[in-house]
Order: sequence, then C-alpha cells, then structure tokens
Amino acid sequence: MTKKALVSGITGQDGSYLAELLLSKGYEVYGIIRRSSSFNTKRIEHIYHDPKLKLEYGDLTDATRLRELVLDIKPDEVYNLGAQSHVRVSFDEPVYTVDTVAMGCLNLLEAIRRLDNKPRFYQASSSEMYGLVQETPQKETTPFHPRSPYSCAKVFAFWQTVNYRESYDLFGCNGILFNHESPRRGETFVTRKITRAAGRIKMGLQDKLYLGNLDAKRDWGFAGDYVEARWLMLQQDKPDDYVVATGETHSVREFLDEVFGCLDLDWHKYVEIDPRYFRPAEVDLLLGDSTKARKVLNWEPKTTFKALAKMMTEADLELAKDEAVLKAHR
Ligand code: NAP
Ligand code: G4F
Repeated sequence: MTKKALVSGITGQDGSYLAELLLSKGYEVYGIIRRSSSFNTKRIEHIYHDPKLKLEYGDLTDATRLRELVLDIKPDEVYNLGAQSHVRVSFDEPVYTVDTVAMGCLNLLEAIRRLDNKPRFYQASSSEMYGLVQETPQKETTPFHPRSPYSCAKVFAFWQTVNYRESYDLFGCNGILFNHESPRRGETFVTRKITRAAGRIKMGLQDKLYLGNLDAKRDWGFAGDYVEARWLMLQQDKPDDYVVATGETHSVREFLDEVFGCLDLDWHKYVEIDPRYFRPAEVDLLLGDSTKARKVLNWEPKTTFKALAKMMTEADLELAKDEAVLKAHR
C-alpha cells in the first residue's frame, strides 16, 4: 500500500529535499503550507505538479487545523520541520518563536496521540540545543545548554517528543541535526548570505558584505545528505534520538576563505563587521559526533566542507549572472 507522509515546513530548505526523497520512494506527500500574500513555494516548484504531492493550508500554531489534517489524511509518518528557524530573529520575536517551535510540536503530538494507528513522528531537533557546549564533540548524551529563545523552544520540543514516546507508546524520534546548508538555504543564514554576496560582488552588483561574528565555528553539512537520515530514523524497529553531523568544524572565516577563493576574490576587501548581526548570547563552537547514526542507521555524509562551499558558490554565481543580464536589459 502507498505510504502517506505529512510534512510541516515543506516550503523550507529541508522540507523541499525531504519531499523529493519521499516522492522518489513512492510516498504520497502531504505538505502543510502557510497562506502568504506572495508565493512561498519556490523551493518545491520543480515537484509542484507531481500528482503524489498534495499541499494543504495550515499553521503549527493552529491546533484545530492540525488535528483536522491528521484525522483526514491518516498519515503513516509525520515529519515536523516547520519552525521560525532563525536564531538571531528569535531574540527579537521570542514568543512567536516559542509558539511555532515548542507549541507547534506539542500541537502536532496532541493531534496524533489519540489515533488508533498512530503515525511515526519525526521532530527536527537542533544542535543549537547544546549551546554553551558541555563537551566536545557533542553526542546524544551531551547535556543541553540552550542559548537563545529558539534553542530553548527546541529543547522543549525535544523532551515532549521523548515524553510522548515514553507515555503513549508513540514512535517518536528526534534528529539532532547540526547545521546543514545548500543552494536552497535561506538567504539570511550566514553561509548563503556569504555565497549570495560573493556571486553578486563577482558580477559587480554589490561591493560590501556586512557580517557579525566571524569566529563562530559550525559543523556544516549538505542538506541533501541529511534528509536520508531523517527518513531512516522512522524505518527502524525502535524509536530513538540521533545526532546527524559531519564531524568537522569550521569558522565563518574559513567559509569566507573557501567561497571567495573559488571566485579568485579576497574577502578582506569587501567584508565589514556590523554589530547588528551579533547575538545577545553566541554559540561559539558546534562539532557533532554521529557515531550512533553511522552505526545504527548506516548513514554517512557524502559532501565535504569544500564541496559544499563550491556547490553553493557556483549556484549563486549563476543567480548573479542572471541578475546582471536582467539589469543590463532594464
Ligand atoms: P527553513 O528553511 O527556515 O524552513 C522553515 C519552514 O517552516 C518553512 O516551510 C516555513 O514556511 C515553515 N514555517 C514557519 N513558521 C511556521 C508556522 N507557524 N506554521 C507552519 N509552518 C511554518 O528551515 P530549514 O533549514 O529547512 O529547517 C527545517 C527544520 O529543521 C526547522 O525546524 C529547523 O529549526 C530545523 N533545523 C535546521 C537546521 C539547519 O541547519 N537547517 C539544523 C537543525 C535543525 P514559509 O516558507 O511559509 O516561511
Ligand atoms: O547561519 P546562522 O544564522 O545559523 P545558526 O545560528 O547556527 O542556526 C542554524 O543552525 C542551527 C543548527 O545548529 C539550526 F537549528 C537553526 O535553525 C539554523 O538553521 O549562523 C551561524 C553563525 C552564528 O554563530 C552567527 O553569529 O554565523 C554567525 N554569523 C556571523 N555573521 C552570522 C552572521 N549569522 C547570520 N545569520 N548572519 C550574519 O551576518
């Protein structure tokens, strides 16, 4: 029988890669999208007309609608990827962030817990939960020390998922994913902000790039590699929590070196520091140990840091070239 998956956050970076993966495996994919005054389906344009992709309006803050969707669709698997996912923004909008990230997860868990055939549930947990890291590298047993409204909300959602697993026999898994990027990454996250600016600088469309803390270090992987781990978690005999990471950490500075290096540019000539991009509390270093995912799920990342930087730089150079052509014809 055809499996059904319900995905929140389908219009986001990860949702788009997950939808592709599930469709390729023959699933019927139900995506929750928000009503917006402008198009928000750019990342799923290429699969938009696939008859197995069905988009339903909904919002993680609307518990009634989530319950209705779950009752109507009766999914086999639910992937909760929806979130106000920007850490810096969560300091400006803490209540909204908690509503979507923490309460959104709880709303979905409540929507499925009374069903006779409970779907398997995936929660998009985050390495940000380690925050002020208590050990390096970070693994499943490392204590959390969240440093933002966003990561506090993710810790709540993590423990609710564990709690529903233990209390209601729900097959709930947390994927604790370290940063993952791609040409589909939102343009205000640091990697994409850098590749987008570098392409535009190369094409003469921009002359400055304003950034915050260049010393922060992240374990950056490719989003396309990480979706498989999410799916694998829900195919196991037992529900569990897994760290998904590359096992390498690099600073923002190193990412700048790679990207501008690919374009034969010296970033020092263009980058300026703007205190606006500093955070009230910073996460200085993240480095994941994904031994458990490698052993149990037989998963491993395929894309190196250099390859990721090159892939994103090349994609954004193409965008900048298109923009330059448009500008020339205006
Ligand atoms: P993203 O690109 O920011 O996408 C977020 C998605 O959530 C979008 O589809 C957005 O819809 C949707 N959304 C936001 N608020 C919502 C609401 N109130 N109700 C329903 N949907 C809502 O994020 P991402 O990078 O794909 O990340 C996916 C998930 O993994 C998030 O939960 C994130 O916190 C988590 N995570 C990400 C990383 C990473 O490095 N990327 C690492 C660890 C965990 P619109 O398109 O309409 O805005
Ligand atoms: O790209 P970022 O905004 O990602 P951050 O804060 O690590 O969060 C991302 O990864 C998490 C997983 O660990 C996810 F849960 C979360 O949803 C999101 O996807 O910032 C990375 C680093 C930070 O230390 C930040 O201070 O880059 C530093 N940075 C320096 N200049 C900047 C900038 N970040 C942004 N966004 N913009 C800057 O101009």
